[in-house]
This record gives sequence, structure tokens and C-alpha cells, in this order.
Amino acid sequence: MPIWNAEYETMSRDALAELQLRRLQSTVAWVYERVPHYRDALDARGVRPKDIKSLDDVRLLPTTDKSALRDTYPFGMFAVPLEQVVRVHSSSGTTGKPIVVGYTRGDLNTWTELTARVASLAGITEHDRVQMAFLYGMFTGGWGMHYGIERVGATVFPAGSGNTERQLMMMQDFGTTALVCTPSYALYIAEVAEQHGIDMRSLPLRLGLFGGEPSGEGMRAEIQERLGILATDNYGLSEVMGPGVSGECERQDGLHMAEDHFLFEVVDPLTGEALPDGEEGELLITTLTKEAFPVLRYRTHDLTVIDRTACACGRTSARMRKVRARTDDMLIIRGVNVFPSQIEDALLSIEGVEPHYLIVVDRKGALDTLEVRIEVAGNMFSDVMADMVAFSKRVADQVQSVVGLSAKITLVEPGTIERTAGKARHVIDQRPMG
Ligand code: DLL
Repeated sequence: MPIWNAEYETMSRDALAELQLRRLQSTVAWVYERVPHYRDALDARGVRPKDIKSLDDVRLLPTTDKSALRDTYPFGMFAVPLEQVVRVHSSSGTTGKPIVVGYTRGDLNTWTELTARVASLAGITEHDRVQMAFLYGMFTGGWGMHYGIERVGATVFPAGSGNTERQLMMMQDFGTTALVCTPSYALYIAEVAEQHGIDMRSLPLRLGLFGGEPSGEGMRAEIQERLGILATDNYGLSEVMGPGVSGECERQDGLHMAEDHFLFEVVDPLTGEALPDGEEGELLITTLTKEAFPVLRYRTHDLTVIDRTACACGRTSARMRKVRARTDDMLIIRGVNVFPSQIEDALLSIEGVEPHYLIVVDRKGALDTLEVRIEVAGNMFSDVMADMVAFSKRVADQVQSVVGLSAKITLVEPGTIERTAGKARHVIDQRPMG
């Protein structure tokens, strides 16, 4: 497969480091002059832009948390006047005001370049017909991927998310070869196709570019099998740009990171200490070329591992492991730390458990309770009570062995757990606060 921008994607590590340092120095000078929050934070540490003499000096810089973005809502972190901002997006948090981000014309050009890379990494070419089933709107997923795919030269169908029957009709009638959406929506599309007796494997669909939420290998296998495609994962976040930060190549062995535009660090989420390559920690991202909304050492809360070994695809970029958990989605249940992704992995390792599940945490008296609601594949359903009890027990044992907690397993009718055209919600924590 051709490499979209071979000059940058196959750059020697030395040349890359030189480029990154130059860009880091300009970014620090840029924000110091233009964004009061950064000037204050740098002053408080006694750091001036000229103190950045090597890439390791990034550690002199303050980290940036979502709270800084909230406190300066909506435009206080912008480094250019609104006259130079040609687009605004936002990310809806679960509560309160959204995070608002802006782009200059130059930023949009960079963004398009980087989502073109993601599309190319996944195998999209001008011969593809790409159905965009991400939400278009304030969410960065739709517009971000849209322009990159157009730049590659593929034919884009900007379907937007939802209206699954119409999505299927387009896939059949337009000969869609690639689908772009969240992994949960891909699975839902597969399910609706099955309900309508549409054999997805006989359609021209061959690629899936999925991102915006975590998905494990179990989920990938399920989607690949049911849609008859090669599924790749891509990652990004609004605060840093949106999609385009990293994406898998066809080898599906880590997400290639756009290191010429971002500086990536992995740190211990508790101490902030830098961690060596190969160790899991929180990903921090510093933008190197953003004009309107640069960020210094943004705390993504996403947990990953960086691998700088060369990939067989020929690109020299470092790769990050699939993000399976966030520092802030860890549940503490009866004192045990549990990530929802661990429960997902336990569930999907059992044949007959559908990838639709809901983790419900509650408190009875002083005791935390853990319930996992799962759907069971139609052909696994049995009228014999004893069979179903044995099945539930098998699932409970698996959860117990993976997370070390006993869980109540509730089997629910297929189709009853809420489906989504966007990001899936897998956890309900009903415990009282405090
Ligand atoms: O979800 C940007 C995006 C859109 C990326 C489409 C890829 C495709 P936000 O809504 O700001 O932006 O959410 C960002 O979503 O910090 C991660 O926790 C999570 N996330 C995004 N992509 C992945 C992924 C977009 N591939 C937050 N794997 C991030 C795991 C992901 N988590």
C-alpha cells in the first residue's frame, strides 16, 4: 500500500527529533505570547520559551488539564483572534459545559492532511467508496474524517450517523467499500443487516475505520467476521485536534502516531513521572503545529504504551497500543480496581456472549454490588433452565477470574441493551456519591 506522505511518515528518527524540537520551541513561544493561561503557568514555573533546548525539556512545561479548558470557556485558550478562526468544534462532556476548540485555515489543512494519513494507513485509496457514518456536527469525528478521505481522492458518502436501514440501503445500492464510524455503531449495523437478511459478506464492503471509543480485540474479531471486512482502529481527541492523531495500518499492530505534529509522552498518572517505552501509563500530548488551539502536555487520561520499533509497513513513526481504558473510568468496587474493558474482555472470551453489555454498580448497605447484564446469542438460548444457569455461572466464573470479583450475571433478551450510533455507554454507577 502506498504511504500517503512518505517524506514525513518514513523520516529518520534523528531528522524527526530535530523537526519536533524546532516546532516545540515555536509552539512554546507562540502560547507564551498569546494565551494568558500558558503565560501564567510558565511564569509560575519560572520557565521561558528560550529554556526549551532539547526535547527532554518538554518536562519543564506545565501539564494542561480539562479544568483549564473549562475555566476559560468558551474561547479563552484560543491563541488567535476569532477573525482567524474558521471552524469551531466541541466535545460534550457528561456534565456541564462542553470543551470548545478552534481551527485556523492552516489548522484545517493540517487536520485534513492527518486524517488523510489515517485513511491511507487503513488502506483507503481513490478507488474506494466511503460511507461516513460518524455524526457530523460539533463532534470532530464527522467533519474531521470527511475532509481527509476526500483528500485521498476516495468518493465520500456523508451519511452521518443513525438511520441504519438507510445506511444499509446505501451500502447495497452505492457499492460502499469502506465504512467509517464508532465500533459500536459498526456492530449495530451488522445486527440490523442480519435482521433484514442482508448478507454483508457478499457486499463490496472491505474496510472499516473505527474510532472515537475503545474497542478490544474481541470486538474487532466480531465486527470483522460479521461484516466481512478488515477493521482498523484510529484515535484522537477534540482537545488536541480530533481524529487524525493516530491510526492503525493494515497490520493492526499498534496505532501510528503523527509525531511530526504532536509530541507524545507516557507518564505515571499518579506521579507524573515519565515512563520508558513499553510501560503503560497516561498519554500526554503537546501539539507542535496548531495555531488556534495549541496545547502543552495535555492530560488525555487515556492509558497506553508506546512502541518505537519499526513497523513492517515501512513507516518509522512510533506506535501506541490500542487505548482500552482511561484513568478516570476505573471503578473501585469493594476496594478492587476494575476497568470496564477487563470485564468486556472476560465476557467476549466466552462463546455465545454478544458484545452488548451493561455493567451496573450499586451499593446495598455498606456493600458494593456488581451486576453485568449480557445478551446471549439467539442460538445459545435454551429453554432448559439448568442450561442457562450453567451458562451464567460460566460467565460469572470468567469475570471472577479476570477481575477478582464476584458478579451477578443477568441474561437479557437479545436487542434489549441500548444500541447507539455514536459512543456506547457500558457502565451505570448508581452508588451514592461520597
Ligand atoms: O472521539 C475524536 C475521534 C473521532 C477520534 C473519531 C477517532 C475517530 P472526543 O469526542 O473528544 O474526540 O473524545 C476523545 O475518546 O480521549 C479517548 O478516551 C476516546 N477515544 C477516541 N478514539 C479512541 C480509540 C473523539 N480509537 C476521547 N480508542 C479520547 C479508544 C478512543 N478510545
